[in-house]
Amino acid sequence: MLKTRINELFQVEYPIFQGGMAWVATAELAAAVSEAGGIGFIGAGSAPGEVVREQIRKAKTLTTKPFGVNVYYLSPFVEEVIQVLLEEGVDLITTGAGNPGKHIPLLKEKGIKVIPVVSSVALAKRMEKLEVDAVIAEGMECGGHVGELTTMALLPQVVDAVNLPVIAAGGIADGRQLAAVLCMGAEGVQMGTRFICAEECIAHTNYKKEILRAKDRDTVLTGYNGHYVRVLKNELAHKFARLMKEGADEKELEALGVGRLRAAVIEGDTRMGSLMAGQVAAMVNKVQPAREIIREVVTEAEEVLAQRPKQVMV
Ligand code: TUI
Repeated sequence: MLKTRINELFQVEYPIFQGGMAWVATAELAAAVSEAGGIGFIGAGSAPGEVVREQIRKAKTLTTKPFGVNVYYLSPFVEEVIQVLLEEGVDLITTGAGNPGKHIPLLKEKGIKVIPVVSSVALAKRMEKLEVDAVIAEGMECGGHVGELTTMALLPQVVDAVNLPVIAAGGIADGRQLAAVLCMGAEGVQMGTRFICAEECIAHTNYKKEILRAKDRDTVLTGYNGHYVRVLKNELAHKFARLMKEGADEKELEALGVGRLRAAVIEGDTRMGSLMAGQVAAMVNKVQPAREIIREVVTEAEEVLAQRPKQVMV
């Protein structure tokens, strides 16, 4: 029985969050993860409010269990998305790429729990002052937008800095990694890349196949809009690298990035699509139901935690 404060706080069976990935994390995936006892998230990404509303309503037809929405703070539709969340009522939200501070009082008033992603100790402390319910410490092993620190370095520092439950993200795809972050003080995990290969995930099969094919060194950081984004190496990633080396300006890089995530996820463009994935992509070896992913990860973590690592002699 894998239990932490998260189970009580969010009324779930397992302290396992599914990353709220733009385009990838639709109502289908979120509902499947929640039905399996984890916490599913719809990724609002840069979608307009009405699209997010539809997704929330759809998820409610697929599960009665708690689920959330990830709010991407670089979206031009942040304000209308928040409005929709307040109107529709969701159990919780995670936030990425920005500071949810100004929305927290309204969200809390409606009983919506707020869990920001943080990539530094300073940000974690600032979020704690705003009375968020937990934080997600995300290391740069993750896919998509990355911070500077690895999960191994960031997580224990955030755990020491705040009194909130800390959820670990970045570099987690199996039960050994879940057990490891619990040992460092995390009270839950967020997994993204492994859930892209859930059967219920609508990502194009080409995208899933690229993750299944990936080897350990097959992800790379590409510059985008002053940020770094981790993707699987492909022609787009190489083109980015070439442009950056040549000192291309931000506008040129930005133009190259437009619409690429959609191209990868929806159209299955593996050549010029943005195949966001974490460094654990190589550990994902099959497409399977979300329920099976959660069961495997939890069972393995329980086994690891029940005994000292088998290679250690005392
Ligand atoms: O948000 C992420 N990862 C993402 S979002 C995304 S969507 C996208 N679509 C098209 C092109 C590019 C991206 C892909 N991956 N992770 C959560 C995260 N948030 N990591 C770090 C942060 C963060 C960074 C700065 C949170 C807050 C912050 O600043 C707060 C402040 O003080 O303003």
